[in-house]
Amino acid sequence: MWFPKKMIFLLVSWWFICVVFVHSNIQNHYDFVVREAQYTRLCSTKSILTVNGEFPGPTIRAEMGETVYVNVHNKGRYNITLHWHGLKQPRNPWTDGPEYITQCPIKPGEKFRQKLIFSTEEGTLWWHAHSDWSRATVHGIIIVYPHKNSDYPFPTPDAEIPIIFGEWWKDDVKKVLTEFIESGGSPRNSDAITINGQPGDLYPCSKSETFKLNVDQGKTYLLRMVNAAMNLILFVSISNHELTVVGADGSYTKPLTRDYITITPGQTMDVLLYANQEPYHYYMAARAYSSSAAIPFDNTTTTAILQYRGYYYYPSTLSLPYLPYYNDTQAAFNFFSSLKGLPEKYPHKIPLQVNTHILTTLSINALPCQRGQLCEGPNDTRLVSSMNNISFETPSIDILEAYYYHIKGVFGRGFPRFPPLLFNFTAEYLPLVLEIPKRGTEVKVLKYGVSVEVVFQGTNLVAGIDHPMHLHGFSFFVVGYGLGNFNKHLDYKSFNLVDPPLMNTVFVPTNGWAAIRFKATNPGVWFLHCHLERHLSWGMETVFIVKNGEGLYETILPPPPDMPPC
Ligand SMILES: *[C@@H]1O[C@H](CO)[C@@H](O)[C@H](O)[C@H]1NC(C)=O
Ligand SMILES: *[C@@H]1O[C@H](CO)[C@@H](O)[C@H](O)[C@H]1NC(C)=O
Ligand SMILES: *[C@@H]1O[C@H](CO)[C@@H](O)[C@H](O)[C@H]1NC(C)=O
Ligand SMILES: *[C@@H]1O[C@H](CO)[C@@H](O)[C@H](O)[C@H]1NC(C)=O
Ligand SMILES: *[C@@H]1O[C@H](CO)[C@@H](O)[C@H](O)[C@H]1NC(C)=O
Ligand SMILES: *[C@@H]1O[C@H](CO)[C@@H](O)[C@H](O)[C@H]1NC(C)=O
Ligand SMILES: [Cu+2]
Repeated sequence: MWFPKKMIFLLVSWWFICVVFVHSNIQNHYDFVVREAQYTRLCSTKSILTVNGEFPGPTIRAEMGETVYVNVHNKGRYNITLHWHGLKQPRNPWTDGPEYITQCPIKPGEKFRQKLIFSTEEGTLWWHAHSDWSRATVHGIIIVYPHKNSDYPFPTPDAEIPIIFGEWWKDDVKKVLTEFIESGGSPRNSDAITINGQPGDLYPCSKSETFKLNVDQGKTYLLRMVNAAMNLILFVSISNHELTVVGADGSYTKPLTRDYITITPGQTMDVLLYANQEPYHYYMAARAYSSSAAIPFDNTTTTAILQYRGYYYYPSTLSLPYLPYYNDTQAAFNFFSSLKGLPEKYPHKIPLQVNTHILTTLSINALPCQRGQLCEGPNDTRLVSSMNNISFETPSIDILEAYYYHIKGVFGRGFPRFPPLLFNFTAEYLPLVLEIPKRGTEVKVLKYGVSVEVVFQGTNLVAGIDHPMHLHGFSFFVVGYGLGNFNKHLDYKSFNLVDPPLMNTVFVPTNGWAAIRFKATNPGVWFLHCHLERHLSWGMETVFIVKNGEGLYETILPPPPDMPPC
C-alpha cells in the first residue's frame, strides 16, 4: 500500500504521542544487559552478575493484560537464562526461561528477545535468572497495576515501596555453588540477608546504607515484597506496626492482619502498612524460619528503618520487633493456613471435581559414596533430593524443543502419579534403604483442560524440612495444608473449596503436606520445582507437559525466530 509522506508522518507522531503520554510510567520494551559489576557489602568488594549493573535489578512495570518485550543481551562470561516468575505466559512456554527445560542458555555475547504475556496476574511478581545460582544477584521486581478501567480491591494506597529480600555471600556465588556440588554436603551459609540489596544495621560496614522506608504519618503504603533469597524462608515484621496482607503471588487475597508475615523463596506478598504510630524510627526485621535442627542455616537478622518524615532526631538504639523463633513451625503454618483468596475475582474457577490426582513425595536423599568423590553428607553420603523417589537429571537439550520437534531420548513420560512405595512418610526413624532414590528425567503429560490436584507430601527421609514448591505456567488454588501424612479419608473434608488463595509457590510444611488444584488450560512445558535453591540443585523437580487442545487458541504458539541454540 502507498501512503503519502505526510500521512506517514502523522501516523508516526500519533503513535509517538500515544506511547509517550498515555503510558508515561509504563513501557513495553526493556533492554536487559547481563554484565558484571563491582559491589561492596560487609566490608568487602566483589564482582557480581547483574542486569544493567543494578542490584537488585531493574523494575518491570506493566498493566494487567498487556504484552512486554525484554531484549536480553548476555555480556557476562557465563551461560544464562531469565525467568518471569508468576507470569503464566499463556501458550508461550518459549520465553519462560528455565535452563534446559524450555530453552538452551543464552551464551556469552548472544541475545534473546523474550515476550512477556501478562494475562490475569495483578499485583507483585518478579523476574530472576534460572540457570545455576546466578539468581542470587540477577533478579528484580515486576509490578502489575490494575487495568486502567479497574481498581485495587482495597482503598488506593498513598504510595508503594518495593521490599526485595535477598541473600549475600562475601565469596563469589559461582564458587559457593561449585564447592557445594563437589562436597556432596550442604552449601555454605550466606553471610547476610538483605533488604533491597542492603544487609542493615546489625552487620559490619552496613549501617550508613541501611534501607529506609520514608513515610508520612496518617498515610497508607503498599509494601510489595519479594523473597528472592536462595535458601531461606523468612519471618518479617515491623516494630509497633501491624502488616495487612492483601495479595500474594500476583493475585489479591482477603486482608490478613498479623504482627509478622512468613514468606518463602519464590513468593511475593502485597502488604498494606498504615503509618499510624508516633512519628519516630522503627525497625523492619527479617530472619530465617528453619525447622530442622540438623540443617545449618544463616541465622543473622536483616533490618531496614521505617522513618516518619518530620522526625529528625535519630535514635541511637532501636528495638527489634517481635519475630517468631527460628524453628516455630506453628507460626509459619498458622500464617499460611490463614491466608484466603478473593473468590469474587475468579467466580466458578475453583476446580470442585478433579480428574487427575497426583500425590508426590518430597524427600531429601543420600547416595552412597563412590570412589574419588567427596561425601560430606551424613554418614559419608552425598545428599540429593527427589519427587516420588526420582531425583531429576537435567538434560542437555531442553525438554520443550525435544517435545515440540519430537527429539527422542531427552526425557521420559514416566513421572509416577503416586509414590512407588507407601510407608509412614513422617515417621521419626525410617529404614536407610529408602534413602537412595532413582535418577532420571521423567515428566508428567497432562491432557489439555483436565482438572489436576497435586498433593505434596514431605517425608522425614534424611531430614524433614519445609519445601516451597513452585509451578511455572499456572496460578493454582491452595486448597489444603496439614502436618503428618496426608490421609485421603480424613483430609478431603478439611479442603477449602470456598476461598482458597491463588498462588504460584506453595509452602509445604516440614513432615506435612499441601494440596493444590488447577485446570490444565495452558499448553506447554512447565517446570515444577522446590524454590530452595539447594533442593533444586539436588533434583527436587519435575515437568508437566500440557498437550494442545482443539483449535488455535488451545495450541502452543510457534517458537520465536531467535531461540538460543543448544
Ligand atoms: C547462629 O549460628 C551460630 C553458628 O552456628 C551460633 O554460634 C549462634 O549462636 C547462632 N545465633 C543465634 C542467635 O542462634
Ligand atoms: C526450637 O529450638 C529450641 C532451642 O534450640 C528448642 O528448645 C525447641 O524444642 C525447638 N522447638 C521445636 C518445635 O523444635
Ligand atoms: C507415623 O510416624 C509418626 C511419628 O513417629 C507417628 O506420630 C504417626 O502416628 C505414624 N503414623 C502412622 C500412620 O503410623
Ligand atoms: C527408591 O527407589 C530405590 C531403587 O529402586 C529403592 O531402593 C528405594 O527403596 C526407593 N525409596 C523409596 C522411598 O521409595
Ligand atoms: C547414620 O547412620 C546411623 C547408624 O547406622 C543411623 O542411625 C542414622 O540414621 C544415619 N543417619 C542418616 C541421616 O542417614
Ligand atoms: C553453555 O551452553 C551451551 C549450549 O547449551 C553448552 O553447550 C555449553 O556446555 C554451556 N557451557 C557451560 C559452561 O555450561
Ligand atoms: Cu525443598
